[in-house]
Amino acid sequence: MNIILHVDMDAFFASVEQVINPSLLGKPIAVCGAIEGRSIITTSSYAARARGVKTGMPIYLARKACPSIILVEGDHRKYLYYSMQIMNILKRFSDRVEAYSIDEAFLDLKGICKDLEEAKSLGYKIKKTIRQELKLPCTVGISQAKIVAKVATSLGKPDGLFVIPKNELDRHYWTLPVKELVGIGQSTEVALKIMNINTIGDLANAPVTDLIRRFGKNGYWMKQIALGNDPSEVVHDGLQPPPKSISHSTTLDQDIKDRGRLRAVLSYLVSKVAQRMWVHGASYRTIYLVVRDSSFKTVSIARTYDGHDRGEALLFLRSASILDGWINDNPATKVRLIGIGISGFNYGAYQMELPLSRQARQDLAVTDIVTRVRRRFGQNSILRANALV
Ligand code: TTP
Ligand code: MG
Repeated sequence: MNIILHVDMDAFFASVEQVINPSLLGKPIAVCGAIEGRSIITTSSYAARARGVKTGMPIYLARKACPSIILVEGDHRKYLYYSMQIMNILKRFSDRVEAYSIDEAFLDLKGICKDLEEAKSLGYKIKKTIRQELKLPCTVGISQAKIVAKVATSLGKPDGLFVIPKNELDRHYWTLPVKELVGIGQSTEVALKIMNINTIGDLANAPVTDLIRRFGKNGYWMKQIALGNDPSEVVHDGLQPPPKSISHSTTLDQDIKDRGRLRAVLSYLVSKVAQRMWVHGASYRTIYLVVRDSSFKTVSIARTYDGHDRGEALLFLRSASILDGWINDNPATKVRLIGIGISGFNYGAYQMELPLSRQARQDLAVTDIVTRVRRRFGQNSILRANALV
């Protein structure tokens, strides 16, 4: 029996802030880009939501809706760190875990639980473990298909567990508006409304020929999903196709031109890129640096090297030299966004390029150990010293 369990953290960024600073527990708090200025609310605690604070709201409106709101400046590194801890916990319960976003994941429980009752007990165990080890609340949704499990989670929010068995779709699934389905955006919603299709149940009952005439092949799939027949699998590590490129970028808090600080940010990004390259067992030949300046002009500078490599230290030296070149050409330009990517991958063929220099061997050995530490304890558990500003 197909059993899919979906986990989504409650008010994730806000809950992490409350764990780090317990005096904020139970209070209306909101996480935003910056406490002053034109920043918007990234997320807020349920106590703040009860007072009308919403994601995407400018902070001045949030203050108006809830004068006692406590604003916290977000720090992505903290959330990434917790996200990795959560994924590590989930992997104890199934070998097939798909990290779907920073705070949600699907677990394939086929062969692990014999029925939905067993899955429900496992769901409570997962909630308890995450609560005990990380002090974070989450909601679990269980069903026989991915999209339905995700809908179940939204019905269980916050801090709940909700199961939608296939024979109860009429009660908990078909009554909901079509926009609850992943992939149905505003324009599809409007197009469906014109066809008098408002709920997921309307979609399930609509003649497939009408849907195909209007939406092509997607029309067929939309109906299948409405019927609870989401065929998509839980995409865990073993199923993911190898990537063609790996990149990370960041928009800086303030536009800067300081070489040391830019290098520090670059070093942090390089460590993330290197980590993913190792997880995929890849080695790169091309590095590309992306720089967006304060006038929003964006350049991408690519360099391709003779052979493949996978050491983090060399990746940083090469990336920093590309960045240095850009800074020398643009000494007065302030940087708004910086990104680093690698491509031209080779999988597993690296050994063929031996013999390596002693330095290269050392780089690989260190990268290997660092990668394992990061996989176990989180990306930020170990950083290159030059990533510290
Ligand atoms: P969500 O899971 O959508 O929201 P949430 O965890 O804050 O609240 P809940 O699931 O209980 O409804 O998103 C996870 C995190 O992603 C969220 O804490 C903040 C971040 N996020 C953004 O940065 N921008 C956004 O537009 C959204 C929706 C979320
Ligand atoms: Mg969430």
